[in-house]
Parts: sequence; structure tokens; C-alpha cells
Amino acid sequence: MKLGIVGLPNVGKSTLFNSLTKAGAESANYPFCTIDPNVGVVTVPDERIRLLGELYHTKKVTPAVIEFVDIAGLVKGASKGEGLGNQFLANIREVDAIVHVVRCFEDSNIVHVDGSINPLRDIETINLELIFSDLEVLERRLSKVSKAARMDKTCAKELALLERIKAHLEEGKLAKVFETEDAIKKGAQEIDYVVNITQLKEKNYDYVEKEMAAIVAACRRENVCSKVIFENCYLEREEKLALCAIARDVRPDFIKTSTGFGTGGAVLEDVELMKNAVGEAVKIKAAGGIRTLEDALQMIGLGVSRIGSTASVDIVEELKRKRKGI
Ligand SMILES: Nc1nc2c(ncn2[C@@H]2O[C@H](COP(=O)(O)OP(=O)(O)OP(=O)(O)O)[C@@H](O)[C@H]2O)c(=O)[nH]1
Ligand SMILES: [Mg+2]
Repeated sequence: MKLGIVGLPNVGKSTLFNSLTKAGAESANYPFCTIDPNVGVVTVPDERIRLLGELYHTKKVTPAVIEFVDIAGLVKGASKGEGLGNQFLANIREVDAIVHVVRCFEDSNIVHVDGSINPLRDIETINLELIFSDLEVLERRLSKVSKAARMDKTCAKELALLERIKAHLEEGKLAKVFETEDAIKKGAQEIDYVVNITQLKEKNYDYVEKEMAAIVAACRRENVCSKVIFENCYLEREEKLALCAIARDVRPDFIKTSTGFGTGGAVLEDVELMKNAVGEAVKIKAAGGIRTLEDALQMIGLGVSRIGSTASVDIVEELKRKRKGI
């Protein structure tokens, strides 16, 4: 079995490699210490092999081996040539599994290429570079296969599969997280995102939860308020409840009824369902179609913490008048 060691530069990949293989690869306190890959082979200790060897008086005992490949560090943008680029990923393309080394230790003497200790951010950086690298390979294969597919049925099948994988890599995985981080970088203080309704309707709750967790984590890291929009007007009761259950676990700052662009806005029945399902765990924002003070008060009465309305000025004025008894 072959294992490839990946991670940011200077996080301890060669240190781990050395402790596993005793190969004595160079490990030093500067990024990109490793350029050419180190390869080390370790035998897997197994008492049973020794016993069997003795039992059968075998002359030669060959234990199972694990081969480790320790490669150069990847950085953000490696797929576009940053750092040492990602060409050396070819070295780990043949491995059976990837070992991702993530730095958690605090040590001001050891440089971190992104300036601070943040394991979750680092994992995402590397995952993204691996995805980009997969995409490159995929695109090369796609251009080859798409020509052959016109003539050949097997190639046509492969083409369809490649296209599905490409779409998955491009959109499914991390696109929204990317946009979230980008918006925060540009100064956003709150992030509203709409759940993937298609995935929800296909009961792909795992996907919905992963996406929610990743976006909420990206917000939390930067102390930014996160809101998950359900767009209830397109959902069945069961789907709304499934989303509430996911939100109870993931804990965004708010769950929100609607975008205001759908075929319907916030309705009391939905707010009631959401409140009953999440209780105090997550706050609720009602938005869409709230026009009057009465609408707003009814929502607040059901436990809504925030109201979103284009009529908010009118609503507040109405409240002021009412308080003055006009
Ligand atoms: N404090 C501390 N230092 C560590 C730890 N692991 C590695 N180091 C130090 O971090 C530095 C970098 O370690 P390497 O193993 O060379 O890192 P690498 O990931 O192979 O780096 P590149 O090959 O440059 O990508 C060395 O000075 C190590 O001694 C750890 O767990 N704690
Ligand atoms: Mg190294």
C-alpha cells in the first residue's frame, strides 16, 4: 500500500515521514524545505507472520509494507502556480490514500505560510487545491474523450461520467464557501445564503448539512452573522422540518423564511413550525411580504427575532403613531 503525505509547507510533513519511516529526510524550519519527494518503505509489524514463519520453517518471511511519499508543500493558488505549483501532485497520483498533515501546534519560531494557526482554514486550502488539481486532470481527459465519444459508445459513457464528476467538483463542493469567504473579505458583516433546494428535495440531507456547516464555519471564523434561507414557499412540511433539524445541529445565527424573490414570503404557519422545531437553539428571521405593523407584531409574537421588510420605515412610523395614540 502506498500513502502520500500532503499539507501546507512547514507543517511537519517530513517530521511525520521521518518518524514513520526513520528515513532521515531533511526537515527544517522553513517553507518548501522538501522539493523532490522523499519515499520511504516501512514493514508492518505482525506477530502472526513470525509465528507462521516458525511453524512452516519458511526460509524467507516477507511482511506487508507501506510506502510513504513525502512531497513538497502546497499553498493557496498552487494550482495556478503559486509556491512550487502543484506539478508534484503527480507524485501522489498513484498512491492508494492521502495523509493530510494539518498544523495544530503553536510555536512562534515555526513560520506558518498563512500567518496564523487555523487548522480548519488550512484543511480547506489544501482540499481546494486537490480539487483544482483533479479538475485539471479531468479536463484533459474530457477533451480527449469528447472527440472519441462521437464514434465510440464506451467513450460516450465515460464522457457522461466525467461531465457529472466535473459538475460535482465545480459547483457542489465548495463554491458557496468560496463566495462566502470572498464576500467576507470584501467587507460583508452578514451572510445570507439559500439552501440547495434540489438537494433537499432529493432528500440528500447529508449534502445540505455539509454545505450549511461549511458556510456557517466560514462565517464563525470571522465573527460574521450567518443566516440560512429556507425559501419555504417551495418546500413541503417534511422538508422544512428536515432543515430545522439540521439547523439545530449546525447552529447558524438565524434561519430565515424567504428571500422575498420566491412565489411566497413569510407566513405565520411556517414561522410557528420553525419555532417549534428549533426552540431557542437558533433565532428566526421572517422576511418577505411583511407590509404592516400588524404582520410584524404577529411574527414577533410567535418568537421571531428579526423582521426583514422593504416597508420597515412605514412599520416603525406606524408603531410610533400608535404609541403616541394618534
Ligand atoms: N513545535 C513543533 N514543531 C514542529 C512540529 N512538527 C514539526 N515541527 C517543526 O516544524 C518545522 C517544519 O517541519 P517539516 O517536517 O520540515 O515540515 P514540512 O511540512 O515537511 O515542510 P516543507 O517540506 O517545507 O513543506 C521543523 O523545524 C520541525 O522541527 C510539532 O509538532 N511541534
Ligand atoms: Mg518536508
